Amino acid sequence: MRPLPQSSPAPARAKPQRVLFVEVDVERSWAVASLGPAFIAPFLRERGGHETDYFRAKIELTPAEVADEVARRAPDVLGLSLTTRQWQRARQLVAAIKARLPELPVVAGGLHPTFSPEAVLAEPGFDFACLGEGEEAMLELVDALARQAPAAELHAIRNVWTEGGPRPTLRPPFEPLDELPFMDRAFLDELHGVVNVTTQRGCPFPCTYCGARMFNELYQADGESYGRRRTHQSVMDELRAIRDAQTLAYVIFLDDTFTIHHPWVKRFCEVYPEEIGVPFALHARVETVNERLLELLAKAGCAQITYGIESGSERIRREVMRRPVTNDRFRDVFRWTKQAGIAVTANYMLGLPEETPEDLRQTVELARELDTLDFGYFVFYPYPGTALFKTCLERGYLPADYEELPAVHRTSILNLPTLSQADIDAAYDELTELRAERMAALSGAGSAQHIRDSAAIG
Ligand code: B12
Ligand code: SF4
Repeated sequence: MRPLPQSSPAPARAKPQRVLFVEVDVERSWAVASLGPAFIAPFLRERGGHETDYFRAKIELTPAEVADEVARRAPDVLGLSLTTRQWQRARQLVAAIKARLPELPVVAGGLHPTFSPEAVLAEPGFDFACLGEGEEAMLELVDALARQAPAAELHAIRNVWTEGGPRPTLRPPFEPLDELPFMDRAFLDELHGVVNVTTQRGCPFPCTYCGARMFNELYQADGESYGRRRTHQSVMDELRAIRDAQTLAYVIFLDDTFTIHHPWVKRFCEVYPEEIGVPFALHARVETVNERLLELLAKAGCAQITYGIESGSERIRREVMRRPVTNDRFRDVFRWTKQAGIAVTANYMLGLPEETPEDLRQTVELARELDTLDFGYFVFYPYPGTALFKTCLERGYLPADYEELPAVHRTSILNLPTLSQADIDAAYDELTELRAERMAALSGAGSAQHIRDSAAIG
């Protein structure tokens, strides 16, 4: 970035900025792109009159090719939304982009810059880290860059940490959520009319491994509550707008826990089938549903629910994850969900601190017993900011060079006294085989082989 002026320039009409968001792919994936830019871009356009652009840095593109494309699009500001997993590749891409465009301001936001801002700003090429919510902060920053505001003014922008400046204070979470523009679908790469929607921000649970949870703690430290939900009217308006503009075949509610506030969910079950009516999927915790609610959701069109199980060991859930729920609760809820006619999928984790081979065995056994339509399984990675990250750091489980290692979910980066990589591999392979068997039964040997092949890549 060009050196910041130290005093205010003569007042000039700020020129609208062209803000390019680059999606940093880390695998060959059909997955939806980051939602953050899809929220921020329309906010910049509507409230600030800026131009926005989007480009997906697919995994097969080299850093030089990505830099060429960025240069071709000639942005005034570059925005990146980063999870920890995307961080390593983002560093390489930004190095190549800055080699081509040394004066281009680079702003990183999302989970990783929020909880590792020092590391992000220490990396050459990253000029600004956005902590927490980005809509208003990015608008203020882009406006300030447009006026070539002096350094002191940039340092005063809440949520935005400028390289070389002090840690910023946070503005309160945006309220009401209904006043945010709907996400820009052109930033999401959705296929076949399957759309991703959020109705809330924040999750009230204290899971020790979860990055999402950390947003609550970040804002709570400032006395603010991060949890908010949109009105039904706003959610239905968004879905109607999508249906008017494109095919609407299936809705995935990406909220962390869709089922936390029952009066809201019950009202949703009344209005959704009348106004929208296409099948939908959601994420829930077993503690937040009951038989009656599942029946209502099924009648409203809920086709699939993903539950986090994480471990088959009640001890690990209670003592390590702060999830004191019993295996019987999973058995009951999965039975009710299936009886209601809703497909169940589940997620598991392997390789947590204090986990033993016996705990892993219990996870594999529970996965076998619960017999879900499909399930995901991930080797635990300690995300910065989480309680388990601190545990791993304090106990010396993290290798010294952990910041240089890729954040993947196939092998553990930890040195755990209770588990070896071979123990984790064995459980991982058993889950792969179980999943392949399920897929072979459902859709043939071809899909089973695909599961084995992709599990080998991780
Ligand atoms: C939807 C979702 C996905 C989607 C989309 C991912 C995405 N990056 O948006 C999909 C399905 C693709 C996905 C995949 C994965 N996900 Co995911 N996912 C989520 C989920 C449930 C919601 C995220 C979301 O969109 N929230 C709504 C938006 C509006 O919030 P937001 O992203 O935080 O954005 C706001 C601010 O952060 C900021 N901001 C964001 N980007 C930017 C950019 C700029 C320039 C600025 C200024 C500001 C800014 O402003 C935004 C608006 O206020 C979160 C949980 C959570 N609540 O965060 C997990 C979460 C982000 N996922 C996580 C993980 C681990 C994964 C996977 C690795 C899972 C896996 N094992 O395969 C993959 C890898 C994804 C990747 N590319 O790295 C972790 C990340 C932890 C971490 N520290 O990295 C989370 C936190 C879940 C958890 N329980 O820990 N995920
Ligand atoms: S319930 Fe889900 S989103 Fe909420 S803290 Fe636990 S893992 Fe995170």
